[in-house]
This record gives sequence, C-alpha cells and structure tokens, in this order.
Amino acid sequence: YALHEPVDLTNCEKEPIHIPGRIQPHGVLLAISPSPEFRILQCSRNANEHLGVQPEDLLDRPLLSLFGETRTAMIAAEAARAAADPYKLHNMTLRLAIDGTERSFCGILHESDELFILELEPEQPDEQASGTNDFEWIQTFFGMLKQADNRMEASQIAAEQIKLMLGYDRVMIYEFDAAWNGKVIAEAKESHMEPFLGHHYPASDIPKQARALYLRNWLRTIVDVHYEPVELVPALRPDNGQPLNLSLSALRSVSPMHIEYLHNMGVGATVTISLIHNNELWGLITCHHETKKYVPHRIRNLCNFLGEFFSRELYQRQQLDNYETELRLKSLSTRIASIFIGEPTPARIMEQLEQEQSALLALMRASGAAVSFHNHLALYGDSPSAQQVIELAAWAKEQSIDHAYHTSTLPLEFAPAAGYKATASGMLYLALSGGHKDFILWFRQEVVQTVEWAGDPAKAVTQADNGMRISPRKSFEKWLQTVDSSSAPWLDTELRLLPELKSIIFKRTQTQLRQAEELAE
Ligand code: BLA
Repeated sequence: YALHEPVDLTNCEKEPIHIPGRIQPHGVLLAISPSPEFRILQCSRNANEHLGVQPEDLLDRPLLSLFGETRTAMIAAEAARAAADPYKLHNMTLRLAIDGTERSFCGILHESDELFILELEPEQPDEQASGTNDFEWIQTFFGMLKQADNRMEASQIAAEQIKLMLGYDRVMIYEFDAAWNGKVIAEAKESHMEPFLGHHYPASDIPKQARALYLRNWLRTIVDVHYEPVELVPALRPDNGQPLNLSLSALRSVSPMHIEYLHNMGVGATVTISLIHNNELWGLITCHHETKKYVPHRIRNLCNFLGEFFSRELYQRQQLDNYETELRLKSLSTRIASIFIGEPTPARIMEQLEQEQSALLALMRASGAAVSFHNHLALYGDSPSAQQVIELAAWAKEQSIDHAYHTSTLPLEFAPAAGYKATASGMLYLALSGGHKDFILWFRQEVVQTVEWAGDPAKAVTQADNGMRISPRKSFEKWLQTVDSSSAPWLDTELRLLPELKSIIFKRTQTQLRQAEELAE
C-alpha cells in the first residue's frame, strides 16, 4: 500500500484494511479449502511458535493429518454452521498436543470467500472456569439498563458494565453525528486518567472503509498496540491468486495509520464494539487499556451481545420519546389549525392567534413568531421588527420548496439577519397561501456553543517530513471551537407537522378567495 496520489484526506479511505496480508501475533491463522478435504492453503508465519510446526510443513496438508479425526470432525461441524451463517464467528475449544504437552486453544472459525479461516488463540489458564457467572452478568446489565431514566444514564451504565467485564482502563460510548464526527457521550475510567467525556473527534479519525467494515464485524481488538505484524504464507491465496479477505478475522492486523494514532494517544490495547441500528453504524463502544491486554473470546462475545442489547434499548427509548413528543405536537398543531377552520373573518383569526400565541410558539419550540394574514402583520415573543420580517419573508419565499423553508444558521445564509442573530438565528417559514402573501415565520434565538475537540479538527492530519505521507495528528490537546450564528436544529418530528397544517390553512384561504371572487362577479 503506497501513496502516490496527491495528499488529501481521501487517501485514508483508500487503504484496503480488509486485506492487510498480516495478523496480530497472539494467535495463528489457517486458511482452509472447503470440505470434503480440508486442506491448509495459507497459514501465518508464526505457526511454529503456537503449534510447533513450521509453515512449510503445514501448507497443502489436510487438516486430518495435523489434528486427527475427532478434532477434524469438530472443525467440520463448525464449518457447516459457518457456511450456513457467514456473519457469525463460531468458536470451540481445541486441545492439541504440542511437543509432548497438551495446550488448549480457542478456535474461531468463519467463512471467507469460499474458504474457511480458522484462528487459534492460546487459552489463558483461568479462561474456562469463569464462564459460570455470564448469565448473572447479563441479568444485572439488563436490569440496570431498564431502570435508567434516560439515554445518558443508560450509556453511563453500559460504559461502566463493559469496563468491569473487560477489565479495561477506559470505556467510552462514542456517538457519530450526521457528518461522521464523533463525540464521547459516556465514559467509565480509572481515576488517574484524564477524562475524554464530551470531547469531539473529526470524521477522518475513523475513515469510511473502517466504518463500513465495522458494520460487518461487530467487535475487534488490538491486543498490543506495539505488536510486530505476522505475515501470511504464501502472501496470496494459491487457489485464485487473490489476497485473503480478513474482514471478519479476529486476528486481522490493523492499519498502520491507526496504530500510529494510538501510539500518539498513548494507548496500549483497544477493544471496539459497533453500535448498530437499522443497519447503520450510529456509534462505537471504544475501550482503551494503558498496557497490552488480551481479552478471551468468551468475554468478547459477551460484550458484543451486551453492545447489541444496549443499542436496541437506546433505540426503543428514542422511539418512545419521539412518540410522546409527536402526540404533544399534534395536539398543539390541531389547536392552531382549528383557528382557521370554519369561516372566521381575518380579523377574528388574528384575534384568536393573539390569544393562542403561546401554543403557536410551543408548537415549534420557537422564541418568537410573525404572522402575516390579509394585510395584518402580528409579531409574537422575541421577533425581529416588522420591516425586517417583511424582508425576511420575501427572501424565504425565494428559498422555499413546497411553500416551506427552514434554517438553523440564518445569519450565514441571509446576511441582513446578522444584525438580529440573537433573536433569530433559526427561522422556519410556512406560506399560508399559494401566492405567499400570507405566511407564518417562527424564530429561534442564537445558541452560542463551545465545542471541545481533541485537537484542532483542521489539523487532524499532518504531513510527514517528506511531504508525501499523511499521518494522524500527534496532539490530542483540547481545542475549543466557538460556534455562533446558529440555533437549535429543526427536528424531523417538528417539520413533519407542516404539510398537514399547510393543507388545512390553504383550504381555508382558498375558500376565502373563492368567496371574494364570487362577490366580485
Ligand atoms: C480506526 N480510529 C479507528 C478506530 C477507532 C478510531 C476507535 C477503530 C479501531 C480500534 O479499535 O481502535 C478512532 N479511537 C478513535 C477515536 C477515539 C478513540 C476518535 O479512542 C476517541 C476517544 N485515523 C486518523 C487518520 C487516519 C486514520 C488521519 O486519525 C488515516 C490517515 C485511519 N483509523 C484509521 C484507519 C482505521 C482507524 C484506517 C481502521 C483500523 C483497522 O481496523 O484496521
């Protein structure tokens, strides 16, 4: 993998991290041809270290001659399951006699482009024994999550429980925004460590292909950030000359870019668990240990499962919150719409709006509003002046699609609004008639925000001395960004109310028009 192209951020996204041709050294990898005759096509260079057999003596040999009948039958059974369910990693305990002593391995098997990949990790001495408490762990975790009052509290509980289970120094819940920047929304850590809670990280820290991979492979670990990668022999698959696809491999060697990043951060080992809903990666549980640390496959599986449960639980909470908000907004919307129903005179409508102005504002969580109706203009709450409103409405009409327009950065889009940005950094426009003569404007005040970045996001990438190679930043020192000229965003739940409101009011104004025409005739 060499960078010959001009240096820019998209290079990061081009590194083919799923085919590194290398693994981490804490286990051994065998690529095996499909049944009936499982034959070893590729293995990792460290085979001798773990299995007491040189790679040359493994290659092109049937599994049977290496593992014997019973173990080969076990592997065959796992292979059948893996073929049926390619996204699951299947694991088993394999005991092998190596140089006269019996050693236990955790064998993890999955299918990769018509081959099977068997990864063997030496089992730690106390690994099997602790399995009995898993069920209690799960029960405790479920119970605590259910009792959490809100999303933040649930995230905190998840971070603390995962930290306990992994025995790691720091566990964070990391949430992506719409532009793939991330924020640490919960953190459990050892007390001597500097907190990362609330810190923002730019999208380039976790490039696109990595996010795509984490959608398939839900948990990954770097056991020792200072490891020496171990290559596969031969380098390419002998059956088709292609690199071996390690997308789902537990031992896959990690991008050197990312390793450099972790060195710069001073991290010794990581576990990352994907948080997915509706096939979208919405966050990660990112875990750091200051020194190297191996986590047994059983515990990794358990954490993966808890991550999945946590993800679903948060989603359901969100749905419930949305549903309650929707009901409340619906009733406000009905109140406002009802003012226009029937045949009240324009003067009567303006009078009623005056009375219901708090509902009008609450409907869109607005701090101010302006209504223009049949040559009446009324201002409510904290609103720009009548003259400013008229100019603003003329501009909004030009921007509008389907008679509506909204922005939460008005001063950046409409220069005159810079003069009254404290009052109206957010604006929502709805025409009340086809000709845009009548309209409602809602306003939201400016919210000046300080965003705490872990390093200046504009310098997330540095250029190495030769000017050709880009690398991750060296410093994660707090960098404060002040965001002004913007309001709280207009939410989908709020914007979804507009079409119905519009259709009711339009009907009313059309009736009015027709009556006016009939009178004229
Ligand atoms: C991967 N980057 C990652 C991963 C994380 C982060 C969590 C997943 C791998 C892992 O388990 O460690 C980033 N880690 C973070 C962040 C925090 C954290 C934001 O703990 C916050 C607390 N990274 C760069 C640049 C490049 C880059 C400039 O900063 C490219 C030039 C690349 N990051 C990069 C790549 C991967 C990655 C390629 C994928 C690694 C792999 O799986 O092989």
